[in-house]
Amino acid sequence: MARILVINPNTTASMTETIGEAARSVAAATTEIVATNPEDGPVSIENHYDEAMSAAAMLQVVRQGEADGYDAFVIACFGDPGLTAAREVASGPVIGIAEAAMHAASFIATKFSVVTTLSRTCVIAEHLVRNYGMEHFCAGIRACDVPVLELENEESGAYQLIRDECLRAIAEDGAGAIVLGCGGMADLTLKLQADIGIPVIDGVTAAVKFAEALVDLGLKTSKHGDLDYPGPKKYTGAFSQYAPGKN
Ligand code: 5HY
Repeated sequence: MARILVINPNTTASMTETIGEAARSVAAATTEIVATNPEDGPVSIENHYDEAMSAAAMLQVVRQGEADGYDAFVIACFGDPGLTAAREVASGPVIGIAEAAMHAASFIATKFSVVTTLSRTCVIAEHLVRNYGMEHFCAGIRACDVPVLELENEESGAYQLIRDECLRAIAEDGAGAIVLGCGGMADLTLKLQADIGIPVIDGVTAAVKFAEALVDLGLKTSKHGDLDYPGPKKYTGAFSQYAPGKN
């Protein structure tokens, strides 16, 4: 029995709903999935500033989840914001959806392409590809230039734009698999896969299965070295409530 807290770091509850449904669609019968988002922060994460500001609020959700005894955590934003810091405050595994999707893709294809939302976020994916040692698997990082919240708007034509970018990734990058570059795309995976005919991976479902596997293996985040809990420290002003060592 694993209890997994799936955190959408933006504050749009409808997107958290979509992410929660995708997570539950693949979770084992014995796994409890709770999907949530911070109250405070950006309604969508589409640049470095949004990422930085969302991370602080997301970390407080992880700390509360740790106090509530969750076995594992999923950070359901493709930038994996605050992932390493979250591993400091959690005892159980913490999985970022970008990290999970890229690793899953590397198990089933020698080349994958990422299809994300806005062009300006491609560099964030590039940095993660390098951080995760995925350079020789990643054949391309592409944007469909659909704002994150437009993914939920049927009239936006988002699905068609994403599908066309996937087909270009196959034709031009030689991609053998597609990694979806946004938590808000988790409900498109199976339809896209049927449409384009190659494996399509969304990080939410991949992360849930990796989290379950690590919990089943009895593996927890190492507290030896840099991922040990942050020691107590005074924080000032509005951030005094976030001071480490308070919970
Ligand atoms: C995400 N933003 O997964 C990222 C996607 C992106 O609010 N959820 C967001 O475009 O970087």
